[in-house]
Amino acid sequence: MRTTIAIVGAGPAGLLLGQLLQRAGIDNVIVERRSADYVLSRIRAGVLEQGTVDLLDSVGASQRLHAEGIVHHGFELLLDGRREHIDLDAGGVPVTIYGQTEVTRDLMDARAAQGGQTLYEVDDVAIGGVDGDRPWLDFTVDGVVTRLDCDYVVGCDGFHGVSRRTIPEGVLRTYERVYPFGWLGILVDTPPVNDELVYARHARGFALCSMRSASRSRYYVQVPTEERVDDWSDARFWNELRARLSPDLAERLQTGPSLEKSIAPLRSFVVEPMQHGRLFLAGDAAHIVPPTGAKGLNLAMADVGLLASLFDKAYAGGEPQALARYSELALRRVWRAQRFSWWMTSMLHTLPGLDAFTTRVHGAELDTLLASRAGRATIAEAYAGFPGQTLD
Ligand code: RFL
Ligand code: PHB
Repeated sequence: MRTTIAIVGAGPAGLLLGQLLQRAGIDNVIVERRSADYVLSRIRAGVLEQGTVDLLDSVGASQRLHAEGIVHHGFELLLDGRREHIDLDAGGVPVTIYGQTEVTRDLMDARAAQGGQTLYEVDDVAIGGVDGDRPWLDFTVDGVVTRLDCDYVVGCDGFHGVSRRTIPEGVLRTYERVYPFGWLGILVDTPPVNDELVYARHARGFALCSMRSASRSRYYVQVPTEERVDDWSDARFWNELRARLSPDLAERLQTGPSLEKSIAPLRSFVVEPMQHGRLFLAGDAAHIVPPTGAKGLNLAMADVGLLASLFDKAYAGGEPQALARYSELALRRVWRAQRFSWWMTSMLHTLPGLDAFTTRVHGAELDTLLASRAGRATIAEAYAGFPGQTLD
């Protein structure tokens, strides 16, 4: 088999890249380890920046998003019981609440409608030849060992994928912070407790009230990393969440049986550079942010938006050298998002062992920003998303 761009991973980054390339007339094939149903069963992000919505608009995969997504012009910080509203319009743009699962489904449908090729349930993907000018993918599909020759490989295969590990030792620099806690999340068919998202800082630990629709909510509480989901009955979860909310919100909270319950570890991670020879890394394959800033999915989409425009320059514009700048351009945005995600995480979570003085200083840091119009706008701008990086 032969294609122009071989994409590893059919998560949101791989699928969006496939659609952007189709639109630019650049042939591509996606190989995915899991089944389409499995990919659609993963409950993850819920907040889309305007830049992500614009990219989905550009590939014609946003009809349902505009019909069913909920536009939010702000969010709340709940600081030890005190409610503070952050106005996103102060930072310029709103965000859209629409589940990652739905984004993935819409991109899958758009790809199917265009006849784009995605191979699911592919095993043993191996990447070769990226140091030369004729790279390839080897994999097994339906028991048959197959080679896919291509011009370039893009690794959109997430944090545990094969692409990053293909790059020889010594080429990549890794920057990492692992937090000693995770998020226990549940999905439930009850109306959200509040019209906007609520990020709560509390002595018992962080909590987040989010949503997927007017009748479906997503709630999270901070738990120690070693905690087990089986030890958390629904009743225990609701009690803990209520304890971290203000009395008015706790009273309004509507509980119900969980549809899904899982624990996600929190990590900050970046590799530099995000490319090696003819292999490019995009999305979670290259970087992870803790979810507190709602940036992971948005960064993944911004990476492939940039990469697709560079491929277009290379093929339609006859400037293949433009691709050499991918990593440098992408990393500027990545580090700004890392900073914000780390900051939100540090300010809002209880860090085991953190001294009382630093805990007080964090409270004062939040108060300082919230007392200032410029401070509030800084938070709003970062949450709503940074402008994309372009060559110009
Ligand atoms: P994905 O979604 O992990 O997709 C990678 C795909 O690659 C496949 N794969 C392979 N395929 C072939 N061969 C191999 N060897 C392969 N290895 C892996 C996998 O099966 C998979 O289908 O990465 P991608 O596309 O880069 O997308 C990144 C996002 O999924 C991620 O950043 C977000 O979900 C993070 N995130 C959030 N981001 C936001 O922007 N806003 C949010 O509100 C938000 N909330 C969250 C989140 C992540 C969470 N968890 C569970 C970590 C909330 C949570 C709880
Ligand atoms: C979610 O709805 O899953 C969600 C929302 C905001 C975040 C993280 C996760 O910051």
